[in-house]
Amino acid sequence: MHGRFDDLADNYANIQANLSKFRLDLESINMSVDHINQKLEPHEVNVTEPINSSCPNGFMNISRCCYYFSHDHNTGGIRFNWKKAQNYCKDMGKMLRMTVNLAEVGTGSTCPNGQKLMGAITSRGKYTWLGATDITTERTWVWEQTRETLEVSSSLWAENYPDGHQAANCLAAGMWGYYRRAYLDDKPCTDTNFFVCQIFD
Ligand SMILES: [Ca+2]
Repeated sequence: MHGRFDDLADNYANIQANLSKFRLDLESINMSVDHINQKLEPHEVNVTEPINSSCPNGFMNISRCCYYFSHDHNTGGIRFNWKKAQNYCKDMGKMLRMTVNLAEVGTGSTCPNGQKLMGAITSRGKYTWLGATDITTERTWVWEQTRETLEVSSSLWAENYPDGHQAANCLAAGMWGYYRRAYLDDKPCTDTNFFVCQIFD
C-alpha cells in the first residue's frame, strides 16, 4: 500500500510540474502574440493610406494629385513673385524628372476636384499663387500647363473679380468673406506670395 501511495504522490508532483511548465509556455506564447500584434499595427495603418506614399517627398496627396505647398517649407514658408514661383516649381520638376508647374484648379481629367485644393489653401489662410495668367490677352485667363481656359464667369473667382485690368495679370487665391475662404483674385505678377506646385504627369 505504502509503495502505491508513493507512486501516486510522484505522479501528482509530475502533473504539478508539467502544469507549471505549461503555464510558462502559455505566457511565452501570449508575449509572442503581443509582440507580433505590435509589429502589425503600423503596417495596417500604411495599408489604409497607400495613396499618400505615391507622392514624392515634400508633396501632399489631395484627390489623387500631388501638390507642394511653399507655406509648409522652411521657417515661415517660401514666398516669391509669380514668375520666380513658377520657375521654382519647374526646377523641382527637373530634379524629379516629372512635369511640375504652378497648380491648376479643376483642370484636366486626373484631379478634377478643385474644391479640395482650394480647401487646403483656405486652411493655410494666405495669398497663394496659382498657375494661370491673362498676360497675353487681357481678361482671357489661361492655365499655363494644360492651356485650358479659366472663365472669368467661374464661381472660383471672388465676387466682382478679376478687376485688376492690365495692372494685375497673375492668378492668386486669396481669403474672402466672413469665413475667410479661398477664392481667385488677379494680382500684379510682381507681388510676393506663397505658391502651390503640382505634378502633372
Ligand atoms: Ca489682367
